[in-house]
Amino acid sequence: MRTYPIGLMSLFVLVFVIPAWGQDGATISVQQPWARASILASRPAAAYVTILNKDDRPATLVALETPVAGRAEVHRTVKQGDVMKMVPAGPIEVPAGGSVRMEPGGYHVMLMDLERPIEKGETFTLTLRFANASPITVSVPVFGPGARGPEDD
Ligand SMILES: [Cu+2]
Repeated sequence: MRTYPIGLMSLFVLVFVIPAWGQDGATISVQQPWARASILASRPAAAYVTILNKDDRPATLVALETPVAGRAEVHRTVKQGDVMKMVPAGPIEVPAGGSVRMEPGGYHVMLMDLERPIEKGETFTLTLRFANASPITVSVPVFGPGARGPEDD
């Protein structure tokens, strides 16, 4: 008889917590996507997004896809001596209840093997794939080659 209230509590947890887990990716959002125009099709271009994770578990960005580039991966900018270098960042963990903001000089999506130059004024789609959530596709506006942020055209 003493275990009865605990049994009720378990039922409560099952009914109210499991459905929240089932909504895979609903708590992850991708905001303020933007890209810089590429100088030449032979040079990589950069895109930036902010990933917001309202879940109570971390989310891990593992892959990116876009029709405009043969390859898209997250890079980070590191300083080696006096030289700024870009290196593949690998999977990006977005902390529970936190965010990862990409910006010039930091994390960015490097678009490589471009089909053609990416021009100011156009938009393209970018799909972000997560290890533990549904993929998210966003529409990315392209600003000038010197833009510093999504409001700076
Ligand atoms: Cu890069």
